[in-house]
Amino acid sequence: MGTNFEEQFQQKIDQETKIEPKDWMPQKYRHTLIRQISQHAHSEIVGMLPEGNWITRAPSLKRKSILLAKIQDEAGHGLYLYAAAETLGISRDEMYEQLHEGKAKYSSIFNYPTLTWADIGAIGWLVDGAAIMNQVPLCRSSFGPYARAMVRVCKEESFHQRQGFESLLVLSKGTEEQKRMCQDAINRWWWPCLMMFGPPDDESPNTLQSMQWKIKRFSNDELRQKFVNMIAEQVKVLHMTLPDPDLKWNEEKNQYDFGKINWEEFKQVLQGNGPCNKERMDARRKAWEDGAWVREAANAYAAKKSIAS
Ligand code: FAQ
Repeated sequence: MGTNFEEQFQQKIDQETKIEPKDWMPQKYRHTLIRQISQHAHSEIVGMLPEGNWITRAPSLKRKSILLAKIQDEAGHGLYLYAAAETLGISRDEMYEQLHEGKAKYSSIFNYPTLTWADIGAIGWLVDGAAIMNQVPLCRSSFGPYARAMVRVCKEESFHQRQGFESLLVLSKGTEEQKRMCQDAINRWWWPCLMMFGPPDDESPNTLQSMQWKIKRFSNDELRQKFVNMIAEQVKVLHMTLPDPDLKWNEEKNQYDFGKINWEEFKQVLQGNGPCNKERMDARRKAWEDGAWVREAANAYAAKKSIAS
């Protein structure tokens, strides 16, 4: 397609007109969206696993119901997002295949283990908190189906964050052991949560173009900074601390300074060497294989119906 189409396309974006699936779009825009939306969908589905680990061990019926509802919400998010990606011309089976073959990524955060009950609270507060910070601007993403899917996702994520915070608040007022458990979970989840926002801006190959196309509205570092500013205040309510000796309010910049992120650890997790990468991928591949008979039965039924009609 000639530059004329591209100019018109960029003009539409600049005027805040949503791009819809049947509109003309540059191939690279389509591919960027398929990459981001499918990886987002995979993250929601793989993200069910660390929390699923605690359903049978939730400390009360109330906590169990909340946890079940939250995990089901994550499944729903995955489904809206797969459906949004399908409008760009990729099938759900292709997306699954890319995940199972290790060609498509999912969020680094879900390669960490949930060792104690407090981890479930920390995931709600910190992981869902980071997710909201990143996803609220995606409600204004230039691609219509993605933006619309994100509206409901964000409403649900906001309940997830509150339930996580409330669960930690209860622990933080409990016995010495519960307090220790709460602090330990915060210590282990804090740095991996900062990595969720992606590499620093000067090492993020996709940010510039994605911002020009208004797929992303803020850079990785901008969102990470907003998250630090928010959590550094909320942690005070819990009377807990963040595991960063360099965390300090900077009067001049009107923001919190924080310590160096271990980007080597991030790279290792992305390369498949995180604490739970293998376990997560094995679980997803097994679910796919165990579901083969359902897919076969559904196909056989569809074929029979099409002959009958
Ligand atoms: N993990 O150039 P950039 C949730 C990859 S929330 C793994 O900066 P981009 C809710 C990136 O894909 C979590 N890979 O890339 C929940 C790219 O690789 P590629 C999911 C990462 O796309 C809560 C390369 O590094 N949220 O699930 C990560 O412009 C609790 C270079 O990076 C979303 O997906 C990472 N953390 O910016 C569920 C939000 N960061 O693809 C259950 C939508 C970067 O070229 C329980 N996504 N990479 O091979 C986004 O906003 C963006 O894609 C970013 C990355 C910000 C994640």
